[in-house]
Amino acid sequence: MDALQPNSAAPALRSHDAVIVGAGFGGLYMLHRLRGLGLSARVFEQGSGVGGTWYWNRYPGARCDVESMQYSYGFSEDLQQDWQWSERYAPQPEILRYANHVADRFDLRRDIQFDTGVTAARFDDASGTWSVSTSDGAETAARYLILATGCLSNARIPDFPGLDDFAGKTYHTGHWPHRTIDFTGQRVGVIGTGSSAIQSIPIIAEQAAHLFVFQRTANFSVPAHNAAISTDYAASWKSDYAARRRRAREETRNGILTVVPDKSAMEDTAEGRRAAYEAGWARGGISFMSSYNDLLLNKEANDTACDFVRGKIAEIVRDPAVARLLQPNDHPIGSKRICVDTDYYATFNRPNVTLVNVRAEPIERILPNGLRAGAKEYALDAIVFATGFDAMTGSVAKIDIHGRDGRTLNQKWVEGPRCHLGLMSAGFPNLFIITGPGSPSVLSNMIVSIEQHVDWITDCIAHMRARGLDRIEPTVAAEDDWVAHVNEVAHRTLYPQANSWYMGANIPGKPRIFMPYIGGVPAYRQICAEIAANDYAGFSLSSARQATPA
Ligand code: NA7
Repeated sequence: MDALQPNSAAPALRSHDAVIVGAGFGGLYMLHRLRGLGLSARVFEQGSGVGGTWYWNRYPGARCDVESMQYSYGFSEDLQQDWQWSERYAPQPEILRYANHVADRFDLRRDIQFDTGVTAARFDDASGTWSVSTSDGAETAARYLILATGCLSNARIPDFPGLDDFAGKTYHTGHWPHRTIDFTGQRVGVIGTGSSAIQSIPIIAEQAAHLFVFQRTANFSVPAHNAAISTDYAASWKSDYAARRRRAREETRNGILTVVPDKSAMEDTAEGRRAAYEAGWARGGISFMSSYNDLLLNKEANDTACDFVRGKIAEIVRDPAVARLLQPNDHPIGSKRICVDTDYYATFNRPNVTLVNVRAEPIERILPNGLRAGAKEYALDAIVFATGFDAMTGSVAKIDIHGRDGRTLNQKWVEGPRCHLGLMSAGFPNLFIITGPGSPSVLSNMIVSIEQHVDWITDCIAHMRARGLDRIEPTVAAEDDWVAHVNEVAHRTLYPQANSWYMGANIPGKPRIFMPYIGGVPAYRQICAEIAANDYAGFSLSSARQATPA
Protein backbone atom coordinates (compact mmCIF):
# COMPACT_ATOMS: atom_id res chain seq x y z
CA MET A 1 0.00 0.00 0.00
CA ASP A 2 1.29 3.51 -0.81
CA ALA A 3 2.29 5.37 2.31
CA LEU A 4 0.12 8.43 1.94
CA GLN A 5 0.66 10.89 4.70
CA PRO A 6 -2.35 12.97 5.70
CA ASN A 7 -1.96 16.69 5.05
CA SER A 8 -0.89 18.34 8.32
CA ALA A 9 -3.17 21.35 7.65
CA ALA A 10 -6.19 19.06 7.76
CA PRO A 11 -5.82 16.63 10.64
CA ALA A 12 -9.15 14.89 9.98
CA LEU A 13 -8.03 13.91 6.49
CA ARG A 14 -8.56 10.24 5.73
CA SER A 15 -6.29 8.70 3.17
CA HIS A 16 -6.50 5.83 0.73
CA ASP A 17 -4.56 4.78 -2.30
CA ALA A 18 -7.62 5.39 -4.43
CA VAL A 19 -10.99 7.05 -4.27
CA ILE A 20 -13.60 5.67 -6.62
CA VAL A 21 -16.69 7.75 -7.34
CA GLY A 22 -19.79 5.62 -7.90
CA ALA A 23 -20.80 2.06 -7.01
CA GLY A 24 -22.34 1.05 -10.32
CA PHE A 25 -20.85 -1.69 -12.46
CA GLY A 26 -17.70 0.38 -13.09
CA GLY A 27 -17.05 1.27 -9.46
CA LEU A 28 -17.73 -2.24 -8.15
CA TYR A 29 -15.31 -3.94 -10.51
CA MET A 30 -12.70 -1.20 -10.03
CA LEU A 31 -12.78 -1.74 -6.27
CA HIS A 32 -12.43 -5.49 -6.73
CA ARG A 33 -9.39 -5.09 -9.01
CA LEU A 34 -7.63 -2.52 -6.83
CA ARG A 35 -8.03 -4.78 -3.82
CA GLY A 36 -6.38 -7.48 -5.90
CA LEU A 37 -3.35 -5.19 -6.25
CA GLY A 38 -3.26 -4.77 -2.49
CA LEU A 39 -4.38 -1.14 -2.65
CA SER A 40 -6.77 0.50 -0.24
CA ALA A 41 -9.73 2.12 -1.94
CA ARG A 42 -12.79 4.01 -0.79
CA VAL A 43 -15.91 4.19 -2.91
CA PHE A 44 -18.30 7.10 -2.48
CA GLU A 45 -21.81 6.48 -3.75
CA GLN A 46 -24.59 9.03 -3.58
CA GLY A 47 -27.33 6.39 -3.64
CA SER A 48 -28.18 4.19 -0.67
CA GLY A 49 -27.22 1.05 -2.54
CA VAL A 50 -25.07 -0.32 -5.35
CA GLY A 51 -26.11 -0.53 -9.01
CA GLY A 52 -25.68 2.99 -10.39
CA THR A 53 -27.93 3.38 -13.43
CA TRP A 54 -29.92 0.37 -12.29
CA TYR A 55 -30.33 1.79 -8.83
CA TRP A 56 -31.90 5.02 -10.10
CA ASN A 57 -33.84 4.02 -13.22
CA ARG A 58 -36.75 2.18 -11.59
CA TYR A 59 -39.47 3.43 -13.91
CA PRO A 60 -42.16 0.98 -15.06
CA GLY A 61 -40.85 -1.28 -17.81
CA ALA A 62 -37.17 -0.39 -17.29
CA ARG A 63 -34.99 -3.10 -18.75
CA CYS A 64 -31.71 -3.43 -20.57
CA ASP A 65 -31.63 -3.38 -24.36
CA VAL A 66 -28.59 -5.69 -24.45
CA GLU A 67 -29.37 -9.36 -23.88
CA SER A 68 -28.84 -10.56 -20.32
CA MET A 69 -26.38 -13.33 -21.19
CA GLN A 70 -24.13 -10.59 -22.60
CA TYR A 71 -24.95 -7.65 -20.31
CA SER A 72 -23.11 -9.11 -17.34
CA TYR A 73 -19.57 -9.37 -16.02
CA GLY A 74 -17.19 -11.78 -17.70
CA PHE A 75 -14.30 -11.44 -15.26
CA SER A 76 -15.34 -14.31 -13.03
CA GLU A 77 -16.10 -17.72 -14.50
CA ASP A 78 -17.76 -18.84 -11.27
CA LEU A 79 -20.00 -15.79 -11.23
CA GLN A 80 -21.12 -16.21 -14.83
CA GLN A 81 -21.75 -19.91 -14.31
CA ASP A 82 -23.71 -19.43 -11.09
CA TRP A 83 -25.92 -16.49 -11.98
CA GLN A 84 -29.25 -17.36 -13.61
CA TRP A 85 -30.90 -14.72 -15.78
CA SER A 86 -34.63 -15.18 -16.12
CA GLU A 87 -35.41 -13.13 -19.23
CA ARG A 88 -33.82 -12.41 -22.58
CA TYR A 89 -33.70 -8.71 -21.60
CA ALA A 90 -33.34 -8.44 -17.85
CA PRO A 91 -35.75 -6.10 -16.10
CA GLN A 92 -34.27 -3.43 -13.83
CA PRO A 93 -35.03 -5.23 -10.52
CA GLU A 94 -33.16 -8.32 -11.72
CA ILE A 95 -30.11 -6.30 -12.82
CA LEU A 96 -30.14 -4.55 -9.46
CA ARG A 97 -30.28 -7.95 -7.70
CA TYR A 98 -27.28 -8.98 -9.79
CA ALA A 99 -25.31 -5.86 -8.77
CA ASN A 100 -26.14 -6.60 -5.13
CA HIS A 101 -25.12 -10.22 -5.56
CA VAL A 102 -21.75 -9.11 -6.97
CA ALA A 103 -21.25 -6.66 -4.08
CA ASP A 104 -21.92 -9.43 -1.55
CA ARG A 105 -20.10 -12.18 -3.37
CA PHE A 106 -16.88 -10.17 -3.54
CA ASP A 107 -17.42 -8.57 -0.12
CA LEU A 108 -17.32 -5.08 -1.61
CA ARG A 109 -19.66 -3.17 0.71
CA ARG A 110 -17.19 -2.63 3.51
CA ASP A 111 -15.27 -0.16 1.32
CA ILE A 112 -18.32 1.68 0.00
CA GLN A 113 -19.73 4.73 1.73
CA PHE A 114 -23.34 5.17 0.63
CA ASP A 115 -25.46 8.33 0.66
CA THR A 116 -22.33 10.34 0.03
CA GLY A 117 -21.68 12.43 -3.06
CA VAL A 118 -18.28 13.69 -4.14
CA THR A 119 -18.55 17.45 -4.48
CA ALA A 120 -15.00 18.55 -5.31
CA ALA A 121 -11.49 17.26 -5.84
CA ARG A 122 -8.20 19.16 -5.87
CA PHE A 123 -4.87 17.85 -7.06
CA ASP A 124 -1.91 18.84 -4.92
CA ASP A 125 1.06 19.09 -7.22
CA ALA A 126 3.64 18.92 -4.43
CA SER A 127 2.45 15.64 -2.91
CA GLY A 128 0.94 14.25 -6.10
CA THR A 129 -2.32 13.43 -4.36
CA TRP A 130 -5.98 14.26 -4.74
CA SER A 131 -7.95 15.81 -1.94
CA VAL A 132 -11.54 14.72 -2.35
CA SER A 133 -14.44 16.58 -0.69
CA THR A 134 -17.64 14.72 0.02
CA SER A 135 -21.18 15.76 0.91
CA ASP A 136 -20.68 14.61 4.52
CA GLY A 137 -18.16 17.44 4.93
CA ALA A 138 -15.14 15.13 5.04
CA GLU A 139 -11.93 15.26 3.01
CA THR A 140 -10.15 12.18 1.75
CA ALA A 141 -6.65 12.10 0.30
CA ALA A 142 -5.89 9.62 -2.44
CA ARG A 143 -3.13 9.02 -4.94
CA TYR A 144 -5.66 7.98 -7.59
CA LEU A 145 -9.10 9.37 -8.27
CA ILE A 146 -11.28 7.18 -10.43
CA LEU A 147 -14.59 8.46 -11.74
CA ALA A 148 -17.06 5.63 -12.24
CA THR A 149 -19.89 8.10 -12.47
CA GLY A 150 -21.69 6.59 -15.44
CA CYS A 151 -22.67 8.01 -18.81
CA LEU A 152 -26.38 8.48 -18.15
CA SER A 153 -26.67 9.44 -14.52
CA ASN A 154 -27.33 13.16 -14.46
CA ALA A 155 -31.10 13.24 -14.95
CA ARG A 156 -32.41 16.43 -16.47
CA ILE A 157 -35.77 18.19 -16.32
CA PRO A 158 -36.12 21.03 -18.84
CA ASP A 159 -36.59 24.44 -17.37
CA PHE A 160 -40.33 24.71 -18.04
CA PRO A 161 -41.90 27.86 -16.61
CA GLY A 162 -44.34 27.11 -13.81
CA LEU A 163 -42.74 23.79 -12.87
CA ASP A 164 -42.88 24.52 -9.16
CA ASP A 165 -46.57 25.42 -9.33
CA PHE A 166 -47.73 21.95 -10.38
CA ALA A 167 -50.05 20.58 -7.70
CA GLY A 168 -49.86 16.95 -8.79
CA LYS A 169 -46.99 14.48 -8.61
CA THR A 170 -43.93 14.72 -10.84
CA TYR A 171 -41.43 11.97 -11.62
CA HIS A 172 -38.25 11.65 -13.66
CA THR A 173 -37.63 8.22 -15.17
CA GLY A 174 -33.98 8.43 -14.12
CA HIS A 175 -34.80 9.32 -10.54
CA TRP A 176 -37.79 7.13 -9.85
CA PRO A 177 -39.09 6.64 -6.29
CA HIS A 178 -38.21 3.43 -4.48
CA ARG A 179 -41.78 2.23 -4.31
CA THR A 180 -44.43 1.10 -6.73
CA ILE A 181 -46.22 4.01 -8.32
CA ASP A 182 -49.74 3.18 -9.36
CA PHE A 183 -51.27 5.53 -11.91
CA THR A 184 -54.69 3.86 -11.80
CA GLY A 185 -57.46 6.33 -12.46
CA GLN A 186 -55.08 9.24 -13.08
CA ARG A 187 -54.59 11.59 -16.00
CA VAL A 188 -50.91 11.22 -16.71
CA GLY A 189 -48.61 13.17 -19.01
CA VAL A 190 -45.36 11.64 -20.25
CA ILE A 191 -42.96 14.21 -21.68
CA GLY A 192 -40.44 12.73 -24.09
CA THR A 193 -40.33 9.75 -26.42
CA GLY A 194 -36.79 8.41 -25.92
CA SER A 195 -35.96 4.92 -24.75
CA SER A 196 -37.18 5.45 -21.17
CA ALA A 197 -40.54 6.80 -22.37
CA ILE A 198 -40.92 4.07 -24.96
CA GLN A 199 -40.40 1.39 -22.31
CA SER A 200 -42.70 2.96 -19.73
CA ILE A 201 -45.57 4.29 -21.88
CA PRO A 202 -47.21 0.89 -22.61
CA ILE A 203 -47.30 0.07 -18.88
CA ILE A 204 -48.47 3.49 -17.72
CA ALA A 205 -51.16 3.38 -20.42
CA GLU A 206 -52.57 0.17 -18.91
CA GLN A 207 -53.04 1.92 -15.56
CA ALA A 208 -53.92 5.50 -16.36
CA ALA A 209 -57.42 6.81 -16.90
CA HIS A 210 -55.88 8.81 -19.70
CA LEU A 211 -52.31 9.12 -20.91
CA PHE A 212 -51.06 12.10 -22.89
CA VAL A 213 -47.73 11.52 -24.62
CA PHE A 214 -45.97 14.81 -25.39
CA GLN A 215 -43.69 14.05 -28.32
CA ARG A 216 -41.19 16.52 -29.72
CA THR A 217 -39.24 14.10 -31.91
CA ALA A 218 -40.41 10.69 -33.07
CA ASN A 219 -37.95 7.88 -32.42
CA PHE A 220 -37.28 4.60 -34.16
CA SER A 221 -38.12 1.56 -32.08
CA VAL A 222 -38.00 -2.16 -32.82
CA PRO A 223 -39.73 -4.92 -30.88
CA ALA A 224 -37.85 -6.63 -28.05
CA HIS A 225 -39.67 -9.97 -28.29
CA ASN A 226 -38.65 -10.40 -24.71
CA ALA A 227 -39.20 -13.88 -23.29
CA ALA A 228 -38.05 -16.19 -20.56
CA ILE A 229 -34.55 -17.60 -21.11
CA SER A 230 -34.76 -21.32 -21.74
CA THR A 231 -32.50 -23.65 -19.81
CA ASP A 232 -31.00 -24.83 -23.10
CA TYR A 233 -30.19 -21.30 -24.23
CA ALA A 234 -28.49 -20.43 -20.95
CA ALA A 235 -26.63 -23.75 -20.99
CA SER A 236 -25.38 -23.14 -24.53
CA TRP A 237 -23.84 -19.84 -23.38
CA LYS A 238 -22.39 -21.34 -20.25
CA SER A 239 -20.83 -24.23 -22.15
CA ASP A 240 -18.30 -21.85 -23.71
CA TYR A 241 -18.90 -18.52 -22.00
CA ALA A 242 -15.26 -17.43 -21.96
CA ALA A 243 -14.84 -17.99 -25.69
CA ARG A 244 -18.06 -16.13 -26.48
CA ARG A 245 -17.02 -13.22 -24.29
CA ARG A 246 -13.67 -13.12 -26.05
CA ARG A 247 -15.32 -13.05 -29.47
CA ALA A 248 -17.67 -10.28 -28.33
CA ARG A 249 -14.67 -8.23 -27.17
CA GLU A 250 -12.37 -8.91 -30.07
CA GLU A 251 -14.56 -9.48 -33.09
CA THR A 252 -17.65 -7.29 -32.79
CA ARG A 253 -17.82 -3.53 -33.19
CA ASN A 254 -20.02 -3.00 -30.16
CA GLY A 255 -18.99 -5.79 -27.81
CA ILE A 256 -22.20 -7.69 -28.45
CA LEU A 257 -22.05 -11.03 -30.19
CA THR A 258 -24.20 -10.60 -33.29
CA VAL A 259 -23.94 -11.91 -36.80
CA VAL A 260 -23.41 -8.98 -39.19
CA PRO A 261 -23.53 -9.97 -42.86
CA ASP A 262 -20.60 -8.69 -44.87
CA LYS A 263 -22.98 -7.01 -47.24
CA SER A 264 -24.25 -3.54 -48.05
CA ALA A 265 -27.99 -2.95 -48.10
CA MET A 266 -27.47 -1.50 -51.58
CA GLU A 267 -26.03 -4.74 -52.91
CA ASP A 268 -29.31 -6.48 -52.18
CA THR A 269 -32.54 -6.45 -54.14
CA ALA A 270 -35.64 -4.76 -52.76
CA GLU A 271 -37.09 -8.23 -51.95
CA GLY A 272 -33.83 -9.29 -50.29
CA ARG A 273 -33.85 -6.19 -48.11
CA ARG A 274 -37.45 -6.70 -47.17
CA ALA A 275 -36.65 -10.27 -46.10
CA ALA A 276 -33.58 -9.15 -44.14
CA TYR A 277 -35.48 -6.43 -42.30
CA GLU A 278 -38.42 -8.74 -41.61
CA ALA A 279 -35.96 -11.21 -40.13
CA GLY A 280 -34.42 -8.45 -37.99
CA TRP A 281 -37.86 -7.29 -36.86
CA ALA A 282 -38.85 -10.88 -36.01
CA ARG A 283 -35.56 -11.46 -34.18
CA GLY A 284 -36.08 -8.23 -32.24
CA GLY A 285 -33.64 -5.96 -30.46
CA ILE A 286 -30.83 -3.66 -31.50
CA SER A 287 -29.35 -6.30 -33.80
CA PHE A 288 -31.88 -4.94 -36.32
CA MET A 289 -29.13 -2.42 -37.10
CA SER A 290 -26.86 -5.32 -38.05
CA SER A 291 -29.10 -6.38 -40.94
CA TYR A 292 -26.38 -4.98 -43.25
CA ASN A 293 -22.87 -3.72 -42.70
CA ASP A 294 -23.42 -0.14 -43.85
CA LEU A 295 -26.63 1.08 -42.25
CA LEU A 296 -24.78 3.72 -40.25
CA LEU A 297 -22.35 4.59 -43.03
CA ASN A 298 -24.45 5.07 -46.12
CA LYS A 299 -27.49 7.33 -46.13
CA GLU A 300 -29.11 5.52 -49.06
CA ALA A 301 -28.74 2.20 -47.25
CA ASN A 302 -30.04 3.72 -44.03
CA ASP A 303 -33.07 5.14 -45.84
CA THR A 304 -34.15 1.62 -46.80
CA ALA A 305 -34.19 0.59 -43.12
CA CYS A 306 -36.03 3.81 -42.16
CA ASP A 307 -38.67 3.13 -44.80
CA PHE A 308 -39.14 -0.40 -43.50
CA VAL A 309 -39.70 0.72 -39.90
CA ARG A 310 -41.96 3.59 -40.98
CA GLY A 311 -43.97 1.00 -42.90
CA LYS A 312 -44.27 -1.16 -39.78
CA ILE A 313 -45.52 1.83 -37.78
CA ALA A 314 -48.16 2.49 -40.44
CA GLU A 315 -49.24 -1.17 -40.26
CA ILE A 316 -49.48 -1.20 -36.45
CA VAL A 317 -51.08 2.18 -35.72
CA ARG A 318 -54.68 2.36 -36.92
CA ASP A 319 -55.14 6.14 -37.08
CA PRO A 320 -53.09 7.29 -40.10
CA ALA A 321 -52.54 10.78 -38.65
CA VAL A 322 -51.14 9.31 -35.41
CA ALA A 323 -49.03 6.84 -37.39
CA ARG A 324 -47.56 9.69 -39.46
CA LEU A 325 -46.68 11.59 -36.32
CA LEU A 326 -44.95 8.52 -34.88
CA GLN A 327 -42.89 8.00 -38.03
CA PRO A 328 -39.43 9.49 -37.49
CA ASN A 329 -38.26 11.63 -40.36
CA ASP A 330 -35.50 13.88 -39.07
CA HIS A 331 -32.60 11.50 -38.43
CA PRO A 332 -31.10 8.31 -39.84
CA ILE A 333 -32.21 5.18 -38.00
CA GLY A 334 -29.66 4.23 -35.36
CA SER A 335 -28.01 7.68 -35.30
CA LYS A 336 -29.91 8.16 -32.05
CA ARG A 337 -29.78 5.00 -29.99
CA ILE A 338 -32.46 2.76 -31.44
CA CYS A 339 -35.19 1.96 -28.92
CA VAL A 340 -36.35 -1.55 -28.09
CA ASP A 341 -39.95 -1.87 -26.99
CA THR A 342 -42.83 -4.08 -26.03
CA ASP A 343 -46.05 -2.90 -27.69
CA TYR A 344 -45.02 0.76 -27.92
CA TYR A 345 -46.63 1.65 -31.25
CA ALA A 346 -49.74 -0.51 -30.55
CA THR A 347 -50.29 1.48 -27.35
CA PHE A 348 -51.40 4.41 -29.52
CA ASN A 349 -54.42 2.34 -30.64
CA ARG A 350 -55.79 2.48 -27.11
CA PRO A 351 -58.72 4.86 -26.58
CA ASN A 352 -57.12 6.25 -23.41
CA VAL A 353 -53.88 7.37 -25.12
CA THR A 354 -53.40 10.68 -26.93
CA LEU A 355 -50.24 11.67 -28.81
CA VAL A 356 -49.55 15.40 -28.65
CA ASN A 357 -47.16 16.99 -31.13
CA VAL A 358 -45.09 19.42 -29.05
CA ARG A 359 -42.80 20.08 -31.99
CA ALA A 360 -45.70 21.94 -33.61
CA GLU A 361 -47.03 23.32 -30.35
CA PRO A 362 -44.26 23.42 -27.72
CA ILE A 363 -44.93 23.10 -24.03
CA GLU A 364 -45.21 26.71 -22.90
CA ARG A 365 -45.92 26.33 -19.25
CA ILE A 366 -46.62 23.85 -16.49
CA LEU A 367 -49.88 24.84 -14.80
CA PRO A 368 -51.04 23.97 -11.27
CA ASN A 369 -53.37 21.35 -12.75
CA GLY A 370 -51.54 20.31 -15.94
CA LEU A 371 -49.70 22.02 -18.74
CA ARG A 372 -50.23 24.29 -21.71
CA ALA A 373 -48.87 23.38 -25.13
CA GLY A 374 -49.74 25.75 -27.96
CA ALA A 375 -53.27 26.98 -27.50
CA LYS A 376 -54.37 23.89 -25.55
CA GLU A 377 -54.40 23.06 -21.88
CA TYR A 378 -54.09 19.47 -20.65
CA ALA A 379 -55.39 18.63 -17.19
CA LEU A 380 -53.00 16.20 -15.47
CA ASP A 381 -52.72 14.51 -12.09
CA ALA A 382 -49.13 13.40 -12.67
CA ILE A 383 -46.28 14.29 -15.02
CA VAL A 384 -43.54 11.84 -15.94
CA PHE A 385 -40.42 13.54 -17.26
CA ALA A 386 -38.77 11.07 -19.60
CA THR A 387 -36.54 13.91 -20.69
CA GLY A 388 -33.16 12.22 -20.51
CA PHE A 389 -29.78 13.08 -19.09
CA ASP A 390 -26.87 15.45 -19.38
CA ALA A 391 -25.09 12.47 -20.89
CA MET A 392 -21.45 11.42 -20.78
CA THR A 393 -20.09 14.59 -19.18
CA GLY A 394 -22.93 15.67 -16.86
CA SER A 395 -21.92 13.62 -13.83
CA VAL A 396 -18.27 14.55 -14.16
CA ALA A 397 -19.16 18.24 -14.54
CA LYS A 398 -21.12 18.18 -11.28
CA ILE A 399 -17.83 17.63 -9.40
CA ASP A 400 -15.64 20.70 -9.01
CA ILE A 401 -12.36 19.15 -10.16
CA HIS A 402 -9.18 21.24 -9.97
CA GLY A 403 -6.12 19.95 -11.81
CA ARG A 404 -2.44 20.43 -11.14
CA ASP A 405 -2.34 24.05 -12.29
CA GLY A 406 -5.59 24.93 -10.50
CA ARG A 407 -7.66 24.99 -13.67
CA THR A 408 -10.94 23.12 -13.38
CA LEU A 409 -12.00 20.30 -15.64
CA ASN A 410 -15.15 22.26 -16.48
CA GLN A 411 -13.01 25.19 -17.63
CA LYS A 412 -10.91 22.89 -19.74
CA TRP A 413 -13.97 21.21 -21.25
CA VAL A 414 -15.93 24.38 -21.94
CA GLU A 415 -15.87 23.70 -25.68
CA GLY A 416 -16.38 19.98 -25.26
CA PRO A 417 -14.71 17.12 -23.41
CA ARG A 418 -11.02 16.50 -24.06
CA CYS A 419 -9.61 13.15 -22.97
CA HIS A 420 -6.91 10.83 -24.17
CA LEU A 421 -8.56 7.49 -25.00
CA GLY A 422 -11.57 8.71 -23.01
CA LEU A 423 -9.59 7.64 -19.96
CA MET A 424 -7.53 10.62 -18.76
CA SER A 425 -7.33 14.36 -19.34
CA ALA A 426 -4.07 16.34 -19.58
CA GLY A 427 -3.49 18.57 -16.56
CA PHE A 428 -5.33 16.14 -14.26
CA PRO A 429 -2.75 13.58 -13.16
CA ASN A 430 -3.91 10.25 -11.73
CA LEU A 431 -7.54 11.02 -12.59
CA PHE A 432 -9.12 8.17 -14.52
CA ILE A 433 -12.59 8.18 -16.03
CA ILE A 434 -14.25 4.82 -16.62
CA THR A 435 -16.00 4.90 -20.01
CA GLY A 436 -15.28 8.59 -20.38
CA PRO A 437 -15.95 10.74 -23.46
CA GLY A 438 -13.73 9.57 -26.32
CA SER A 439 -14.12 5.87 -25.51
CA PRO A 440 -16.63 3.42 -27.05
CA SER A 441 -18.80 3.49 -23.87
CA VAL A 442 -22.44 4.03 -24.82
CA LEU A 443 -21.92 2.75 -28.37
CA SER A 444 -20.96 -0.60 -26.93
CA ASN A 445 -22.03 -3.18 -24.41
CA MET A 446 -21.29 -1.04 -21.36
CA ILE A 447 -20.09 -3.90 -19.20
CA VAL A 448 -17.58 -5.02 -21.84
CA SER A 449 -16.22 -1.47 -22.00
CA ILE A 450 -16.23 -1.05 -18.23
CA GLU A 451 -14.22 -4.23 -17.78
CA GLN A 452 -11.70 -3.14 -20.39
CA HIS A 453 -11.20 0.28 -18.79
CA VAL A 454 -10.94 -1.13 -15.29
CA ASP A 455 -8.41 -3.73 -16.45
CA TRP A 456 -6.38 -1.06 -18.27
CA ILE A 457 -6.35 1.23 -15.24
CA THR A 458 -5.40 -1.65 -12.94
CA ASP A 459 -2.57 -2.74 -15.22
CA CYS A 460 -1.39 0.87 -15.49
CA ILE A 461 -1.26 1.33 -11.72
CA ALA A 462 0.50 -2.04 -11.31
CA HIS A 463 3.03 -0.99 -13.97
CA MET A 464 3.74 2.27 -12.15
CA ARG A 465 4.09 0.62 -8.78
CA ALA A 466 6.49 -1.95 -10.19
CA ARG A 467 8.70 0.90 -11.42
CA GLY A 468 8.43 3.16 -8.40
CA LEU A 469 6.27 5.66 -10.29
CA ASP A 470 3.14 7.26 -8.93
CA ARG A 471 2.03 9.91 -11.37
CA ILE A 472 0.55 9.62 -14.85
CA GLU A 473 -1.15 12.01 -17.20
CA PRO A 474 -1.54 12.19 -20.95
CA THR A 475 0.54 14.58 -23.01
CA VAL A 476 -1.36 17.44 -24.60
CA ALA A 477 -0.17 16.31 -28.03
CA ALA A 478 -1.48 12.75 -27.58
CA GLU A 479 -4.76 14.04 -26.25
CA ASP A 480 -5.18 16.50 -29.13
CA ASP A 481 -4.51 13.71 -31.63
CA TRP A 482 -7.03 11.42 -29.96
CA VAL A 483 -9.76 14.06 -29.78
CA ALA A 484 -9.19 14.83 -33.48
CA HIS A 485 -9.31 11.11 -34.31
CA VAL A 486 -12.57 10.58 -32.36
CA ASN A 487 -14.11 13.47 -34.24
CA GLU A 488 -12.80 12.42 -37.62
CA VAL A 489 -14.04 8.83 -37.27
CA ALA A 490 -17.46 10.02 -36.11
CA HIS A 491 -17.85 12.18 -39.21
CA ARG A 492 -17.28 9.18 -41.46
CA THR A 493 -20.64 7.90 -40.20
CA LEU A 494 -24.22 9.12 -40.16
CA TYR A 495 -24.25 9.61 -36.36
CA PRO A 496 -23.48 13.36 -36.32
CA GLN A 497 -26.58 13.96 -38.47
CA ALA A 498 -28.88 13.46 -35.48
CA ASN A 499 -29.58 15.92 -32.69
CA SER A 500 -28.76 13.25 -30.14
CA TRP A 501 -27.42 13.16 -26.61
CA TYR A 502 -24.30 11.57 -28.16
CA MET A 503 -23.77 15.05 -29.64
CA GLY A 504 -24.77 16.94 -26.51
CA ALA A 505 -27.67 18.27 -28.56
CA ASN A 506 -30.32 17.63 -25.89
CA ILE A 507 -28.82 20.17 -23.49
CA PRO A 508 -29.29 23.83 -24.41
CA GLY A 509 -25.88 25.50 -24.73
CA LYS A 510 -23.85 22.26 -24.55
CA PRO A 511 -21.13 22.10 -27.22
CA ARG A 512 -22.02 19.93 -30.21
CA ILE A 513 -19.29 17.31 -30.19
CA PHE A 514 -19.77 13.63 -30.95
CA MET A 515 -18.61 12.27 -27.59
CA PRO A 516 -18.24 8.47 -27.79
CA TYR A 517 -15.54 6.77 -29.89
CA ILE A 518 -17.05 5.06 -32.87
CA GLY A 519 -14.01 3.16 -34.14
CA GLY A 520 -15.31 -0.04 -32.58
CA VAL A 521 -14.45 -2.06 -29.50
CA PRO A 522 -11.75 -4.32 -31.05
CA ALA A 523 -9.83 -1.44 -32.66
CA TYR A 524 -10.06 0.60 -29.49
CA ARG A 525 -8.90 -2.26 -27.29
CA GLN A 526 -5.95 -2.83 -29.57
CA ILE A 527 -4.94 0.83 -29.44
CA CYS A 528 -5.14 0.85 -25.63
CA ALA A 529 -3.16 -2.40 -25.39
CA GLU A 530 -0.47 -1.15 -27.78
CA ILE A 531 -0.07 2.07 -25.85
CA ALA A 532 0.35 0.12 -22.59
CA ALA A 533 2.80 -2.31 -24.19
CA ASN A 534 4.73 0.66 -25.57
CA ASP A 535 5.49 1.99 -22.07
CA TYR A 536 2.34 4.10 -22.08
CA ALA A 537 3.31 6.13 -25.11
CA GLY A 538 1.42 9.43 -25.12
CA PHE A 539 1.40 9.55 -21.32
CA SER A 540 3.97 11.13 -18.98
CA LEU A 541 4.85 8.88 -16.09
CA SER A 542 6.88 10.11 -13.17
CA SER A 543 7.25 9.90 -9.46
CA ALA A 544 6.10 12.61 -7.04
CA ARG A 545 9.75 13.13 -6.16
CA GLN A 546 10.45 14.13 -9.78
CA ALA A 547 9.50 17.34 -11.56
CA THR A 548 5.94 17.85 -12.77
CA PRO A 549 5.54 16.34 -16.23
CA ALA A 550 5.56 18.74 -19.16
P1 NA7 B 1 -33.47 10.55 -24.26
O1 NA7 B 1 -33.23 9.48 -25.24
O2 NA7 B 1 -32.53 11.68 -24.20
O3 NA7 B 1 -34.96 11.08 -24.51
C1 NA7 B 1 -35.41 12.27 -23.94
C2 NA7 B 1 -36.73 12.64 -24.55
O4 NA7 B 1 -37.22 13.82 -23.93
C3 NA7 B 1 -36.63 12.94 -26.04
O5 NA7 B 1 -37.76 12.43 -26.68
C4 NA7 B 1 -36.63 14.46 -26.05
O6 NA7 B 1 -37.10 15.02 -27.26
C5 NA7 B 1 -37.58 14.75 -24.93
N1 NA7 B 1 -37.45 16.12 -24.44
C6 NA7 B 1 -36.36 16.67 -23.84
N2 NA7 B 1 -36.61 17.96 -23.57
C7 NA7 B 1 -37.87 18.23 -24.02
C8 NA7 B 1 -38.68 19.39 -24.02
N3 NA7 B 1 -38.24 20.54 -23.52
N4 NA7 B 1 -39.91 19.30 -24.55
C9 NA7 B 1 -40.35 18.13 -25.06
N5 NA7 B 1 -39.63 16.99 -25.09
C10 NA7 B 1 -38.39 17.05 -24.57
O7 NA7 B 1 -33.53 9.95 -22.76
P2 NA7 B 1 -34.02 8.51 -22.28
O8 NA7 B 1 -34.00 8.52 -20.81
O9 NA7 B 1 -35.27 8.11 -22.94
O10 NA7 B 1 -32.92 7.52 -22.82
C11 NA7 B 1 -31.54 7.74 -22.58
C12 NA7 B 1 -30.78 6.49 -22.89
O11 NA7 B 1 -30.97 5.56 -21.82
C13 NA7 B 1 -31.22 5.74 -24.10
O12 NA7 B 1 -30.68 6.22 -25.27
C14 NA7 B 1 -30.75 4.33 -23.80
O13 NA7 B 1 -29.39 4.20 -24.11
C15 NA7 B 1 -30.91 4.23 -22.33
P3 NA7 B 1 -36.03 15.45 -28.44
O14 NA7 B 1 -35.60 14.15 -29.04
O15 NA7 B 1 -34.88 16.14 -27.72
O16 NA7 B 1 -36.78 16.33 -29.31
